[in-house]
Amino acid sequence: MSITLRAQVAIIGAGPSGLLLGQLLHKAGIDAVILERQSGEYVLGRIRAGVLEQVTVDLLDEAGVGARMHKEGLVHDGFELLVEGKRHRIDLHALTGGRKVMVYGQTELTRDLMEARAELGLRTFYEAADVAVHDFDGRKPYVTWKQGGVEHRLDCDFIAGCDGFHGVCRASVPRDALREYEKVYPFGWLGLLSDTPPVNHELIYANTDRGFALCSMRSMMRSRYYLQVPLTDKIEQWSDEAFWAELRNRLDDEAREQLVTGPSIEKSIAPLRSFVTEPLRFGRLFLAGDAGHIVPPTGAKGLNLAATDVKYLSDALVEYYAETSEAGIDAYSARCLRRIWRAERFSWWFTTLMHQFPDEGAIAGKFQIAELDYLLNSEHGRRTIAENYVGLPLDFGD
Ligand code: RFL
Ligand code: PHB
Repeated sequence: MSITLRAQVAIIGAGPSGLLLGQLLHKAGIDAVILERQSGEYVLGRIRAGVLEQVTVDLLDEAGVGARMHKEGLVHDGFELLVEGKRHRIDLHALTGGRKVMVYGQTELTRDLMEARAELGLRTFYEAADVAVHDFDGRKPYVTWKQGGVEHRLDCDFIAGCDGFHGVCRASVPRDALREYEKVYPFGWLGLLSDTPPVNHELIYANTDRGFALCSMRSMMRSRYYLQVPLTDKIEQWSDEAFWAELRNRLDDEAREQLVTGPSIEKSIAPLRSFVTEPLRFGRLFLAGDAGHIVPPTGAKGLNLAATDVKYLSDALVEYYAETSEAGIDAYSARCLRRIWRAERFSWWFTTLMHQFPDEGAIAGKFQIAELDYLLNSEHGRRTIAENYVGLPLDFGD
C-alpha cells in the first residue's frame, strides 16, 4: 500500500525554521505539509537557544504566535562582560537607540508554534522515516517517506529544507553544485540547566584564564549556564558538583556570592562551528536555518538567523504565488547569505574574543585583553558590540 498527497510546499523538519515557515505560509494562504523525523516530544526536549532579537520577536508576532512570549519572556536591555574579574555593562538600549532582546527559550517558542499548528489543523507528520527529496531540479519535485511502515509520497511545487545541520536536504544536493565553508573550534560548550534563580538579572559573558563562561536564564526560576571545555571532555566526567565548582572559579566575587546551585535538569556538551553553504537554492529546493549554516553560540545568532531566512523565503514564495513572479525566489539565496555572513562574522569574532585558545600561546590572551580594554573604553567599541548583539535591521545595507 502507498499514499499520495499534494501540497504547494513540502517543509522538511519541524524545528523553529520549519514550524515558523509553515505558520507564515499559512497566514498567506499557502498550503504546506511538514515532515519531521523525530517525535514532537523529542524536538521539545532539545535545550538550545535562549535570546531572541527584536526582528525575531516581530516575526513571531507576525506569525500570530507571540502572546505567551510577551507574557513570560524577559525583556533585557543590557548584558555584562566579565573581563579580568571586573564586570562591564553593555547598555543595549542606550547604545542602539532603544533596541532590546527577549530572553525566551527555543523550547517554548517551538511549543507555541507546534500548538498553533495543531489548533489550525495543519498537516504535520512526525516520526517520518527515510525522508527523501526528488526531482527538485525540475518543475515537479516530490518527497517520499515511510510512516508506520507505509510508503508516502507528497507532490509539491517547492521543497523547503529546514532539517538542520544533519538533515537530508543539503546532503541530497550534488556535491559540485555547492560550496561549503567551515571552521571547527578547538573546544565545546558544556551547558547545564537548573531550577535555580539566575545569578544576575542580566546575562554575563566571562573571559577568564580558565576559559569562557556564560550565565544565562530561561526565567527568574530557571538558569542556564555554560563552560568552555576541551573537545575531549565527556559529559560523564562532569558531575553537577564539578560544574558548579568550575563555574564559581570563573565568576567575580559578587557573582560567586550570589550563585545558587541545585541539581541539573539537563547537561550536555556541544561543539562550536562556523559553517556556511553557498548557494541556498537548488532549482525548487531551498535551504533555511541550520540546514544552510551554523554559528558558534557566543553571539546568540543561530535561531535568529533561522527566523530571518524563513522570513525571506516566505516573502519569496508569497510573491511567486501572488504575482507569478520568480524574482523573489531568484533573489532568496543572495539576500539570505548577505545577512548570514554578517552574523557569521560577528559570532566568529565574539567567540575569538571571549574564549581561551591554548594552542595560540600567551600572546593571544594578551591581544584579547587589549582588544577588550579598547572596546569597553570606547563608545564606538561598545556600540559595535551592542548593535550586532541586538541584531542588524532586516534592510541593513540595502
Ligand atoms: P533544528 O532546530 O536543528 O531543526 C531541524 C529539524 O529537522 C529534523 N530533521 C529531519 N526531519 C525529517 N527528515 C530528516 N532526514 C531530518 N533530519 C533532521 C530534526 O529532527 C529537527 O527537528 O534547525 P532549525 O529549525 O534550522 O533551527 C535552528 C536552531 O535550532 C539553531 O540555530 C539554534 O538552536 C542554534 N543554537 C543556538 N542558537 C542561538 O541563537 N543561541 C543558543 O544559545 C544556541 N545554542 C544551538 C545551541 C544549537 C545546538 N545544537 C545544534 C547542537 C545549542 C546547541 C546544543
Ligand atoms: C542561552 O541562554 O542558551 C544562550 C544565551 C546567549 C548565548 C548563547 C546561549 O549567547
